[in-house]
Amino acid sequence: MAKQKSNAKGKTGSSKIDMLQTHMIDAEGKTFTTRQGVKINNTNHSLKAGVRGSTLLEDFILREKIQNFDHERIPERIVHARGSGAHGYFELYEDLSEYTKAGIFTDTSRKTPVFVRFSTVAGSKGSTDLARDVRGFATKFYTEEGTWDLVGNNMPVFFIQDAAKFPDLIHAVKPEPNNDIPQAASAHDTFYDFVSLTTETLHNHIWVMSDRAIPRSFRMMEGFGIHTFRLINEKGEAHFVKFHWKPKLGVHSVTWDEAVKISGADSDFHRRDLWNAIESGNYPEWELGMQIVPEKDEHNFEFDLLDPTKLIPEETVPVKIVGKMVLNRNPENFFAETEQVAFLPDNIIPGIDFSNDPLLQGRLFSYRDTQLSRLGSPNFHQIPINRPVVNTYNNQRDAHMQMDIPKGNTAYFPNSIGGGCPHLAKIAEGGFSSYQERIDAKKIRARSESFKDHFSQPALFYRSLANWEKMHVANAYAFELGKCTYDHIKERMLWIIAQIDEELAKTVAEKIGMKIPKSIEKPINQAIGPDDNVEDYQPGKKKIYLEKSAALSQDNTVFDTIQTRQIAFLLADGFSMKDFSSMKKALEKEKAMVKLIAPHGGTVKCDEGMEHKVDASIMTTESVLFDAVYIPGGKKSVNKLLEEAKYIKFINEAFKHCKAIAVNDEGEELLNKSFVKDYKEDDEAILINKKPQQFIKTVAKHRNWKRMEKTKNIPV
Ligand code: HDD
Repeated sequence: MAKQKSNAKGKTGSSKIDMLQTHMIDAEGKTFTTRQGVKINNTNHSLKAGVRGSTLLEDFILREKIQNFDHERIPERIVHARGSGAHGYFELYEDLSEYTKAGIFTDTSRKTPVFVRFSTVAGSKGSTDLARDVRGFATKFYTEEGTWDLVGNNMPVFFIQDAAKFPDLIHAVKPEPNNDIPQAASAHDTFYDFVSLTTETLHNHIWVMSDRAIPRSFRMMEGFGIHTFRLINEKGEAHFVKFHWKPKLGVHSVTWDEAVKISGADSDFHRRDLWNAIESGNYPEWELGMQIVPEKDEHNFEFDLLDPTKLIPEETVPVKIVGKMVLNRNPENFFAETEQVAFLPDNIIPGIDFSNDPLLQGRLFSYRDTQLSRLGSPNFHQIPINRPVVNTYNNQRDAHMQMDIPKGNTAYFPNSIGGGCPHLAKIAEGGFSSYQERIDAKKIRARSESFKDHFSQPALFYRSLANWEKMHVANAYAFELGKCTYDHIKERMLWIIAQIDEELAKTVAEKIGMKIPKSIEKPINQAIGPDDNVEDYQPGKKKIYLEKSAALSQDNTVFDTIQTRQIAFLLADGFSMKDFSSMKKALEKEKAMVKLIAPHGGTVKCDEGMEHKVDASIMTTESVLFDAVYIPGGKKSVNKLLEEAKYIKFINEAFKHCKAIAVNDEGEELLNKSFVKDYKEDDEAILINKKPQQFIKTVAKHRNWKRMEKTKNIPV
């Protein structure tokens, strides 16, 4: 067993990385051995009876090699199969002991190690990053009081209100069981059948129709714990809490057309982006926020705090920023760390507790259970990435792959032979105790009345969006329903969308060539038993308790940085060194990534005769992989680019996707060959012979959405 270290910070500054390093194997300079440590001199030929004879059963080298290979795969996660992880740390800004006794939230001197895994939900392990989907945002905090997992998503609400419906939801959204189509996509009959019959899904669903479902980067997504949890202080007092992650780079997305094309051009787009950002020292950062609600206010909301399909608007309860998380280290090995990491919402520490949210309660069972089929043994907590940074002592024993060697002859409690050890912790000395909530209730299989409002919050979300975001939502509904084959499902969806917003439903109906029905056949919401009254389960009418919530729109996010933005420089031999170097210097000072795209690989020569390394030839890359485009002057260079049709396609796509484009001098000739020609005069993100600083400001705005209306008919 590798020695477990406590929180003494060793060489790496992280107790978790120190621990992982004791498990790492580095073959540099070493001799090949079998798994038993026997040195071998051949791994290419099996042992045969003569060079042309049959292979001998005694060949232990061959059998060991092939047997390991045969068993390399483990089942992928039933949901969130495709993911990317990174190590980092969490730091607290201020002592929160008024609310919680958790050391991670009271000790500002700590740097708590974390491992974060981002994921898509529906696609399998090898699917594309840019599917329209929710993104998982799961954080494992290796605290000094044990491991705490915050297993959230990039959207603040969930599809269903009770864990009992989770298998139905996932069966509906995953590929259809007869033909396994479609992969990593929600646009199909079974999903819309379920959604339209289960109106509690609508709030999360409209978030999925928005740009939140196609992020520009994992580093540009918010994260949410979704459920209401509890914070418990030393006195045993409780506050309700919702957790938020706010990205330092703001919340940004790509357009649907880009998402579709990125899936072809680089299906690892998000994975690569996270990896490269960390490798280049541009460590992604999020601030942790809390919405804290005193227990006495539990029933003072228009919705139920236990209902995971509802958010608390930030205007109602502001988000208190309490600390920051930095991801500063890529895993050494994808399988050992990112694949084997096991997140469990029931990994909780003293000072944090659950609420009665029925979705959360079901999750407390499911995650522990699923690790058994994925990782094969209840000892999965001993896998290095899952080990807490504190030593563990209890009477759990044995099972597959026991890595520890517990000493002594007692594995029961109480005992006197083993000196009563391990002895129990007093609560005052850090022992966990569940919050003593008073309960006086009947056992009942039903849904609370207070969970019946399914339309108010999707409507609040839609009302809060900017016009460009609303257009994207309408297009997404039209695309998704356009892929459904049953008219009755589409009609039911149109009726339901109309309950959220009449205008939105009209736009979608027009786009899919159907009419909004006046009414639909009951029952919707089949989450009822045969003894229930169908009418009791119909959702209530939409209420407006808040006109808009600014925090819900990406129009109000951070627009002051171009850090890590990918800028394509289109150039060929003879480009102007003066233009090139002043633009490159200015962009790199702001930590943007400049990439040279030339007609060929290798190097290109500037007009001052210097060679510059090409990052990609135009043949191997695509416009959708970049955030902005720059074309330096230089007649020879521009003439060469004019010969390649793909440069014009590159510019047209960047223009259609509302990106900033800057050119110097002759570079304008390329614009004149593209669709930009007719629009360049009054477009604030087309910069002709402007200073680099202006380009930087424009790129920081992410996109010029005002262009959207003008460019929608451009055939790109
Ligand atoms: Fe879940 C994985 C997030 C409801 C059952 N879930 C999983 C992961 C994330 C979430 C981010 C991937 C963790 C990783 O990277 O390894 N899930 C959520 C959120 C939910 C939610 C935010 C609602 C608020 N999940 C949910 C319910 C159930 C599950 C109601 C079952 C009753 N989820 C699972 C699972 C997974 C999982 C089947 C698959 C792999 C795993 O757990 O470790 O148990």
